[in-house]
Amino acid sequence: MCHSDSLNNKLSKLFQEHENLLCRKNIPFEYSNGIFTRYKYPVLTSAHTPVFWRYDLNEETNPYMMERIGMNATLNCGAIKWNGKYLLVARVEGADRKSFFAIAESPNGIDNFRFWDYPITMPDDIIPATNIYDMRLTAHEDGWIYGIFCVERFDTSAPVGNLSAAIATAGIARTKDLKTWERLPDLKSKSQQRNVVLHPEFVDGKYALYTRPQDGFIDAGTGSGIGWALIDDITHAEIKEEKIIDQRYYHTIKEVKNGEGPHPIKTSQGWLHLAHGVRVCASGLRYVLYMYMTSLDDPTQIIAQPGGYFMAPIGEERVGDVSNVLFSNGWIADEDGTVFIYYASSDTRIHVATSTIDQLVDYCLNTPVDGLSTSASVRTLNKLIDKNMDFMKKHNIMP
Ligand code: M1P
Repeated sequence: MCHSDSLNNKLSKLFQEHENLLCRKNIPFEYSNGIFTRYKYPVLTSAHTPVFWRYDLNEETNPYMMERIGMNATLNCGAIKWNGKYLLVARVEGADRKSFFAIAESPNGIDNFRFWDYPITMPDDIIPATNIYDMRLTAHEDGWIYGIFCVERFDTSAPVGNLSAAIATAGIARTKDLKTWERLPDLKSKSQQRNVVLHPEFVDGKYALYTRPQDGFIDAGTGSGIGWALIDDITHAEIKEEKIIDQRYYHTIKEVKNGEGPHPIKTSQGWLHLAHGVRVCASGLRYVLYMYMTSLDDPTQIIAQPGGYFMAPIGEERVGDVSNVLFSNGWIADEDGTVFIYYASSDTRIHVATSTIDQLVDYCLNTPVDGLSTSASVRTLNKLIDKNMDFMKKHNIMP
């Protein structure tokens, strides 16, 4: 049966508007702090999800051409370069609050991201979960691409009436083509776990995981930072020993919680890490991104720890479903040294920022560490001012 003219108009308008959004060119912001460059438009929003995910296109079953399945947000994505394309495994959250994974690909990493036709159907046969999210992708030297993600289930030991109690564990799946996924048993751990990330290389012949032990579903509690654990068998992954490698500290950007972002990038000077740190304030939790570096010889040893945040929410990034949050679990290092940092703002949309390996290493090695007190910060500041005063005198520079 033919569609009516008005329906044809509505449909073509929907498709056209969607196409315009997908094809919009992204623009770098002129202002940069020399460390990274932000871009004007988010690379993925809920409006980027295909029209045919949200609408029933048949006039007979959808005479008002209403959205039938609402998409609420796109956030916290894993990232990988694949066959020359920049791929994001986005966490897409429906209006029903359930998250799922879907792949969007771009030819250049900064715009033109387009979702594949179908989301990932993650096998759920081992222990069914209520919600899954925040996948970290690792192309491991064993030849598989692993996706490690948070698996959330209701805590059946919760007192009657408490419907918010949940348990977080790390789900593990692997693939060779990003289409078909083999689900492995969840990570066995004494504590709850979120933000678990697979290191790309074997260490002492074992798989290595960055972990984030936590006492409760939300609270890190006695979990004192980002951990590290060696795993004998990834097909039955179990944490036997866990060592904290990046600790939380009082009155820092990671006082309340922290968590590894994507897997670290290997550079000639060490492993480059991106992570998130959380502090609490009157308006709630504030999530920022920070960086650190670890040694190539011993990836559990920190060799650089720039103080403070690397990126914090600004402008529209500050507002969303969970405001005042930046979170990143995906970045891509290109062959020419460009780094594409994919980060979500306020659990609502995904952005890109670009930098280079050289700039990020320089940032890590030359940004002063956090001295953990006001007097230490002022001493550090005075040192730079003294140095610059000498420099300006010597070169006859007037500020
Ligand atoms: O809402 C902010 C973030 O909260 C959690 O992160 P973390 O485990 O570090 O507290 C996650 O639910 C994450 O998805 C979310 O963006």
